Amino acid sequence: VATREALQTALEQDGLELHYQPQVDLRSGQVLGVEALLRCRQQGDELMVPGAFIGAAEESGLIVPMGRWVLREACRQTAAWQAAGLKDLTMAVNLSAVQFRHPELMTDVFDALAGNGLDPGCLELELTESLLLQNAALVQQTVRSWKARGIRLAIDDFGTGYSSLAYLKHFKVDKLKIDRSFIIDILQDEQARAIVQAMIQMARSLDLRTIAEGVEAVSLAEQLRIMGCDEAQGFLYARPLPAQALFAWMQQRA
Ligand code: G
Ligand code: G
Ligand code: MN
Ligand code: NA
Repeated sequence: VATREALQTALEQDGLELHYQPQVDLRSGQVLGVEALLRCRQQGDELMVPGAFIGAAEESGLIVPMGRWVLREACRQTAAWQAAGLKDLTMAVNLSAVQFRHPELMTDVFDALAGNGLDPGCLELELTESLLLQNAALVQQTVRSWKARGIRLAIDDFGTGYSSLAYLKHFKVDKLKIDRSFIIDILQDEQARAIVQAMIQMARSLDLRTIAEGVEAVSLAEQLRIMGCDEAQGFLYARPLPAQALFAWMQQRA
């Protein structure tokens, strides 16, 4: 697990990296977007995944400057891909609850977009249910102003937080990301399938898109498509990839 010093060093010395995982339309097979997933390079060149450093980043407050870097880098990459011919690719960025307690978050988001000449509709922010239930007033105000400017919102790990759906009444989210733990056994388990079907039906009646996380098999993708799920993300399509590898993957697929 990373120390505060290691994270500080990574932040100051070019040690942060984004990998990108595609999000695929289950009906057309088209790639609609990518999720940016943060990696942190340590001495010895070892690449850490978020499980090893997000906790320490949140406790130390370093998640704020790291999150600012993520927003800028994700927007810079989106603009670069647009210039290279990848139009209409949505960039999804994860936000931590700790970032929300910082008054600059709203500015950071708008600056990252404007600084790269991006339409706000290119950016999708992933929030967790628990984040939306904490600080309800502050979060609602922030989220409403993002929505007003055209930024999209997705609920990450949907179904695993406190089981309150109240936030769905207070502002319009665009997408529910159904957590892998629900998806993983829908082929074998009728109960799991019923839960996912209910999530998809609720989302449809609220005019929200659904994306299944952690899809590893064609048979699973096919079942999800039949159930009316809109999109999927998972190792079936690609692991989270460095920018160049993601671009190559896109070219090969086209
Ligand atoms: O990268 P991995 O594939 O291991 O992602 C694990 C989790 O880490 C993700 O589900 C996400 O919640 C979190 N995560 C990844 N990148 C970021 C980031 O840039 N900021 C925050 N706050 N969390 C992230
Ligand atoms: O933000 P979020 O928790 O949704 O981040 C996605 C996480 O899920 C990352 O850690 C990513 O590496 C992981 N992941 C993505 N696709 C798959 C998959 O098909 N199988 C498994 N086991 N994990 C996946
Ligand atoms: Mn996510
Ligand atoms: Na998730």
